[in-house]
Amino acid sequence: MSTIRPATLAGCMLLLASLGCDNGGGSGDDAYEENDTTATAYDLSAYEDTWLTEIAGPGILVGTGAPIDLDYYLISLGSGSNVVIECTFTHAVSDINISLLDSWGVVATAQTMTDDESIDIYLSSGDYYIEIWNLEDGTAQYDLRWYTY
Ligand SMILES: [Ca+2]
Ligand SMILES: [Ca+2]
Ligand SMILES: [Ca+2]
Repeated sequence: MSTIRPATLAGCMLLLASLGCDNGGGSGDDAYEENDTTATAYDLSAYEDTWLTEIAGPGILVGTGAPIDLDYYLISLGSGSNVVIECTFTHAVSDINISLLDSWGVVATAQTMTDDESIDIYLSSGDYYIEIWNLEDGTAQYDLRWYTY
């Protein structure tokens, strides 16, 4: 049996989410649901350099089984720019990771074993999706912001 690499698993989770499988959401989830697919991503384009907690409270991953809750956020760039995405959380509670996708798939992933994840990347104009994911059951809170420089 082959080992499923996390990046591949994230892609599978994305596929499952796009097929409409949804064990996430529900009670105890955040104010940005339903955002389990790129098509329903919560639009953060107007909230550059603003933490989620300042918009409508923290993000929350809630779920049991697979796929677990996926949270997608849209950023639409009018021009090319360096972009930083920061996600803060407590690793001891949940090993949250973040990926950045465009229309074709994953362009970057931050997947460490410590608190917080961030992506710093140059992006051309267009629509991008921030994917917040973990591989654990339970409830995990996070904060998120993006900004250009
Ligand atoms: Ca959520
Ligand atoms: Ca979600
Ligand atoms: Ca992590």
